[in-house]
Order: sequence, then C-alpha cells, then structure tokens
Amino acid sequence: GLQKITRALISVSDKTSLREFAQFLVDHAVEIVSTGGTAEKLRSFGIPVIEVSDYTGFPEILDGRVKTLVPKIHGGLLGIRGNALHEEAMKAHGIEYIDMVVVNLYPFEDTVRKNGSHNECIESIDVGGPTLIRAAAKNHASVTVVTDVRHYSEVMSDMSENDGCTTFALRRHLAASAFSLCASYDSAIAAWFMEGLGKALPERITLGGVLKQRLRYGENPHQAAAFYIDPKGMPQPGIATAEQIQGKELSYNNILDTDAAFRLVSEFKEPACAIIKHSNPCGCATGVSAEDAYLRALACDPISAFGGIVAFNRTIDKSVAEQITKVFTEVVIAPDASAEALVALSEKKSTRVLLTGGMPDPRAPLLGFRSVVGGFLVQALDTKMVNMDEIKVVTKRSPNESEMRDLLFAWKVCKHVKSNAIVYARNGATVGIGAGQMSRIDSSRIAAWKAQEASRQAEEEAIRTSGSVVASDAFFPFADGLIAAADAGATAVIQPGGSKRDAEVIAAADERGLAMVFTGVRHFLH
Ligand code: 93A
Repeated sequence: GLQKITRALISVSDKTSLREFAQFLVDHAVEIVSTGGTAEKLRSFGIPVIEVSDYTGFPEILDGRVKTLVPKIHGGLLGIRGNALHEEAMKAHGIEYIDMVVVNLYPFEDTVRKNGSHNECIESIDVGGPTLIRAAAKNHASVTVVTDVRHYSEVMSDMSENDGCTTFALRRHLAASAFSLCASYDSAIAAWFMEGLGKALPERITLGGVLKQRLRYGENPHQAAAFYIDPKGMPQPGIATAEQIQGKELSYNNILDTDAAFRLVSEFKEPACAIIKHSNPCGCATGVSAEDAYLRALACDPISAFGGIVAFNRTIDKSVAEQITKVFTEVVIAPDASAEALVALSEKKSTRVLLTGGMPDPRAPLLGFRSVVGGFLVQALDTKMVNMDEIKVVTKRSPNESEMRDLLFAWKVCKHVKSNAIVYARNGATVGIGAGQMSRIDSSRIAAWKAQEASRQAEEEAIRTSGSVVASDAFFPFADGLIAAADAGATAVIQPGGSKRDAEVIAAADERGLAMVFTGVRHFLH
C-alpha cells in the first residue's frame, strides 16, 4: 500500500501555501514538474522545478489551453506499476511514472460569481486540470492526487510518517475527494450553460454542494447530517454566509429554523422580529425598533417562544439584547449587532448568535429540494408577494386603513406558516397562529384559542382577537372558518379566494360586517 513519491506534477491556480508544500516535497527528494504560472512562482521561491514543456518536449500552446494534455503526462499517470505490458509501452515511448498530482482548478465558480463576461467564463473552464485529476484518481492504487490546499497538511504528515511514501488509505480518500470535486465543478458549468439557455430545471440535475459543516445529527440523533453550501451564484446574506459569534454548534433543526426565521423578517421594510419553533412562527411583529418588535412578537405566545429561534431585520442593540437574555433562546440571527449588545448576549453562553452583514432579497429566485423514495422534487421557492393592485375587495365593506395594514402584515406572515395556515394579527403583530393542521377549520380554531390563552395568561380583559384581522394561506372551502374568525372578533379577512363556495363565504362576511379581500395567490407551505 505504500507508494514512494519521486515525481510530482504541480499545476495550481490557487497558489496559497504552495511554497511550504513544494519545499516539503523537495526536502523529500521529489522532482517537481510544473505548468507556466506555477513554475514561475516556484522559481521565484528558489524551488527547483522542471517546466512541463521541457519535460514533455512539447510547448504549451493555444494560450495555455493545451499545457498538460499530452501522452507523456497522462501515460505517466495512468500506467499500472508492475504491469509488464504497460511498462513495456511506457519504455517504448519514453514515458516515466508521475507519482503525485497537485492541481486546483481554474476558478470557474468565482468567475461566474464575479459576473465574468461570457468569454471569461468559457476561458475559466478547466480542461487539463480535471483530466490530470481524473487520471491520478483513477490510478490511486499508486498515484496521490491533491486537489485542495486544505489537503496539504494531511499529505505532509502521511509522507513524514512513512518515509516519503503515501498510504493507500490516504490516496483512496484523496481520490474520492477528487472525483467529487470534478462532479461539482462540472455541475456548476452545466448549471451556467442551462441558465444561458433559460432552463432552470434541466434534464439531468446534479446537486453541487461544498461541505460547510458536518452536523452532529439530523432531525434526530440517529440520523446522519451535514450542511453543504451552494458554490455557485451570488450568495444572499443568510444562514449559509452568517458568522457565528458565540454559542454551541448549530444543529440541523437550528439551521432549518434559523433560515425560516430570517426569511420571514426579510419580508419587512420596517423593523421586524420573528420567533420560530419547529419551523413555524410562534410570534412575529413589526415595531418602531428591534426591541419593540421583539417584545410584541414574544407577547403572541411567550410559552412557545421558550427555546425559540429569534430573527431580526435590524441591528441588535443593547436594549433588545437584554430582553432576549431573559428568555431561553437557541439562536439569534440579525444583520448586525452593536458591541454592547454582544456583551449583553454573551451572558447566555449557549445562545448561538449569528450575524449576516445584510438582509437577503426576499424576491430572489431560489430552488427548493425535497426527497421522495427513489428521487427528489425540485421547485422554485415561493418568493411571490401580492401587489396592492392585485388585491380585490369582495365584501360590501372595504377594509379601513389600519385593517389594510394589518391584512398585508398577516398575509406576509401567513406565507411562512405551514399549511393549513391561519394568522390573526393586530397593530402589526401576530396575536394567534394556527399552523400545520389537516383541516382549515382546526387551524382557525387553534389560532383563536392560542390568542385567547395568551390573553388569559397575561390577565387581559379583552381577547386579543377582538378587532384583529385574519389571513388564510388558501381559500376557505366553507364559511365555517370565516365564521370562527368573526366569532373571535376579527373584523377583516385576507385570503386567495377561488373556492366553489366563495359566494357563501362572502355572504357570511357581509352578514357579519366583515371586510374581506382576495389576493388571487395561494401560499401553501408543506
Ligand atoms: O487550459 S487547460 O484546460 N489546459 C491544460 O492543459 C491544463 N493543464 C493544467 N488548463 C490546464 N491546467 C490548469 O492550469 C490547472 O488546473 C491549473 O488550475 C492551472 C495552472 O496554470 P499555471 O501553472 O500556468 O498558473
């Protein structure tokens, strides 16, 4: 299993730590062959290197498009040691073994991300690099393939421990990593072509992900899990880019809930706060400040908020930070936090604090993935938000100004609640949320009941749903859900409309003096 390294081909775009690694190889009597830019860099470090063109006797041509694509290189990588026929052929053609390939690829994904021109993107498609990587990885029985700067230290310790040889275990592990790099590199290229063709959902799809973090487990302790980052496209500020300032490691459920919470608050221009439990909001509010929004979101269901995920669309200041520390909170995510706020939050060591540096565009297109046995579903995520001119008043009474403001607020929240979703809101804050029920009437009842319970616990005289508005993520199939809302004291309703029984539902609203608007848009969330 041990293979002595006597010759290495180094061809790298990312020249980070190149000096240290190449020097280590030279110290272990390895002969280095390199392509133009890499060779020049090594020479500048005073490291002895053979130009690939001198090695092959063939110049680099076509602006570097053909540098290493020659039999002397690929024969040297693919030949099987100890195979008499291979050795005979190699001898006949003057090909010698190459024991190690150190290659990282033209940065195609970066070029796309930086909005490179069409030509720049095309030129960033590496052909020779993946070819070297694939050849070396295929022949990992004796060839070591190093495709990432982060592998250097592993390789150096393996060689140090084994007298300048690498172990089979290391070569195999590096080969697996090499093929997964090639796969994700090609899938990024394929995705870029598809976009150019206006096809978001191609005939074949490969998920390109780069490991961000291995997770202790998935939804439950017996499920393996990891977090991968989409390497292409401009990353929007959010869970994937956030910097964790303090707290324990994020769990799988934390990541899902934090994403849901941050996406919800990104819907609002005014200061807003959302508190999420099991991917549903248990409170969401706008306010004059982050603190105001937090306290109003918390008031919706303070019992459920225990152990919640709290998101803001504003910088966390000291006053809101002090409020947060009064409640057991798993995660706080916000675009930023003041220094004093961070000091206040550090009182609660286990609370994870994530700062994103900005807010995502809630309308930016995103794909969502769900697995089913034997495959997976892909859809464009629901980034739609209704415009004022698409909203139709269907009752005799029109919502007044404050009802309209609350209707739009409730509608935004409702989109982020699992179906069947019913959201009661008043003065820019949720007062009752019914989520994830199998019947809409149950969600309506739960939402009203939750509001009643919160009112009772806070020892308020009036029930919070009186004078509230209600949003329903899909049409009311019967009048019962609407009647339940009217009975709870709601005065206005927002829903998509489109039921066979719309006329009955409208009549029930008119009878009770409710104002109702139709959006024509449904927001199921499963
Ligand atoms: O243009 S290529 O596709 N043709 C090649 O033959 C080739 N060989 C290595 N790109 C090629 N490479 C790539 O060049 C490597 O993958 C590496 O990223 C880069 C290093 O070039 P230089 O040493 O000139 O900086």
